[in-house]
Amino acid sequence: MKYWEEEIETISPENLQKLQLERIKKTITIAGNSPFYKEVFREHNISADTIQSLDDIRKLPFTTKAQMRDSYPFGLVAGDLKDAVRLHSSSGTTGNPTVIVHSQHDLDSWANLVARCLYMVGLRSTDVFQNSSGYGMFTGGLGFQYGAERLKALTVPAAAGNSKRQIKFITDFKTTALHAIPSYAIRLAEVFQEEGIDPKDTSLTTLIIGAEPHTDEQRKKIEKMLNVKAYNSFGMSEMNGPGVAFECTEQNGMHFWEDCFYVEIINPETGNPVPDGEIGELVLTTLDREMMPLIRYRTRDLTRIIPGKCPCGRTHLRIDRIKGRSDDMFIIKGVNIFPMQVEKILVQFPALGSNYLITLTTRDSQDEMVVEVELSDLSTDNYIELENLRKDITRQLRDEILITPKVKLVKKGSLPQSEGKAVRVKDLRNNNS
Ligand code: DLL
Repeated sequence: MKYWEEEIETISPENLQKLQLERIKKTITIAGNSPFYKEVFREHNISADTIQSLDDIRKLPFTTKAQMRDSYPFGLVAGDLKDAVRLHSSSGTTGNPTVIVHSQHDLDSWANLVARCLYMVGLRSTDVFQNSSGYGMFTGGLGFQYGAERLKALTVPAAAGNSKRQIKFITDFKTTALHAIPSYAIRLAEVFQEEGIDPKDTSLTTLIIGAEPHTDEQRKKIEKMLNVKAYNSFGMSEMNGPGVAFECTEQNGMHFWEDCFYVEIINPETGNPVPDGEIGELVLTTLDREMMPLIRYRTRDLTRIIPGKCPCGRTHLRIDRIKGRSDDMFIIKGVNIFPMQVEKILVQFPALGSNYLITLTTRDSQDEMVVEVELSDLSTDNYIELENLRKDITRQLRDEILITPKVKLVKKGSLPQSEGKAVRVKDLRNNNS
């Protein structure tokens, strides 16, 4: 069998539209029970009847991450919390995190989508699937776990880090498929080399990479280093996590599961749709979520729809790899970070000035984050005091953004002063296209 769910994966455009229309109406009805959407719908005079055709979705306002934070923690929950069985939150966000609450139905639907993705790239119940994602709030852990179990593969929930142990598991358990974020896949390939083990001598054939931007060149490099086929996997906590869009074996764009998500690509400035094939911001509506539906969610991810049919036979649209963001968020080591988070910490130190620069580089194939910050007039020139200050800033930044940056204190006036909008982030990483 070529498909996990042939009927839905190869659905005709007419039937897909019918299904989407039905599900959008249902989603609106459910969403209207949440305090947040109740108010929004009242304000804009919206009900399920507002939607007579798919184009009518444009009559609905967008939902933003800021609104989700303002409604923290349960303002967007539409179902009864007694039916809620799991909560996830997005990684590294400023202030209140964005929280997603799931019912058992939602988790089942999510696991099925992940199973669909894995089946699409050839995984079967005979495979051994190892997951090197962090388990916990990050959805790459449990998301793939339940999907791979649904597929009845033998799962190895290795979790993040400890590369030697990962390699031991791969060798001993005869892992055939591995999930890793791209930067970690490269690190693992290096440790293989250090350990004198040739990945060709293992059972590994399939790699699933996602959760952070990477280029096709980087993918090819990883494929060569690990002797695998690597498939791009896209998702976000707000839309469950992984299992939203995934490459098929054609490796030419990621199929978006349109029975569960309604996709729009808009011009981020005007909010109007862009023609198919043009780059814009991805806007998503959940179509099969009961506990906490999201309507026209502004993902801030920039991509385009790849026009035309896919030779694999699946009719669900394909998106191109993510081209960037329409906000200033960046992702390092799988963690999403906004410059404001760094700024928030720096302003608390009177010995610091207001000018700072975050530089992202690649060192020994690993992403590195350097925070240069100017000292203020109030600062001392006592070396020991400065070193203590540096350590203190590093610690506080680590607590806020969950990774440890390299902090450099520099003389006042030594960082470039920009004329218009301050440039806070310089991304010099190899993978940054
Ligand atoms: O990264 C969910 C995930 C887990 C996806 C495992 C794939 C695999 P968040 O932490 O909420 O969720 O981050 C979501 O990461 O809006 C994109 O900016 C970025 N992103 C996710 N997948 C890709 C990808 C998970 N394949 C944010 N390519 C999204 C580029 C990606 N960027």
